[in-house]
Amino acid sequence: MSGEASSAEKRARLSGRLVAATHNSGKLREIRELMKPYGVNVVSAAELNLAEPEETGSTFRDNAALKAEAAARASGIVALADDSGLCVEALGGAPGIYSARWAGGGKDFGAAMARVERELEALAAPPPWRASFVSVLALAWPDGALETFEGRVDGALVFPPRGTAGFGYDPIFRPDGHDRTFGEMGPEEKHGIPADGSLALSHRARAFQKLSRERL
Ligand code: ITT
Repeated sequence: MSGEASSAEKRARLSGRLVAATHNSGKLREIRELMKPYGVNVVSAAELNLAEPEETGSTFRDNAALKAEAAARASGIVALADDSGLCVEALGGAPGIYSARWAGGGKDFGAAMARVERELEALAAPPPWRASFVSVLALAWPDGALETFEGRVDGALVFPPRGTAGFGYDPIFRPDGHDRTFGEMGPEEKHGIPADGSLALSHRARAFQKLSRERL
């Protein structure tokens, strides 16, 4: 065995404090749940009074990176950001990186889900309405290093929305292999992390599995 560690091995595993670079309370809750087994102290962007950067990127990865880097710079500690969204096949991948923006300034996801339904109707797109949720997690280290991890889950949309659990577009997304929407699942079921290390269920938990293998 070589005594020389690779640069990936040299980078520290996460411990101590981490700032969750999100202003979305649903995401913050999920990040805390996912981190819970690892004893990392997750502080929120709000607790540190961090500003919300403008999402000027054109990909999930770009936006995750810019949010994490801004928070790491402002706080001086390692930052974890998530950029995510719902991509609807018949809508050419929309709302995608604009998923939060479709809910408007009032963050009205009832209206955002109704817009998805309206746009499918306008195209007379027949069911099943294939869609996926994507999450890119970005870890920005105070020394400027950046790592990203992507997760995706495929499924179909259902109307009317079902369930009140979760957040955002959860009530209209039914993951493949399941009868219920994310809005009808509790957090454990939505994350769906099997004890044997096989693939988790949600996009965020799938991205987190990749991160945890290297950094936790
Ligand atoms: P931050 O940038 O502060 O993290 P945001 O809500 O603006 O918060 P995004 O730009 O990444 O975050 O928007 C992603 C949107 O996609 C989010 O607001 C949700 O509506 C939706 N979304 C992402 N993951 C989801 C999930 O697990 N369940 C339901 N909706 C989800």
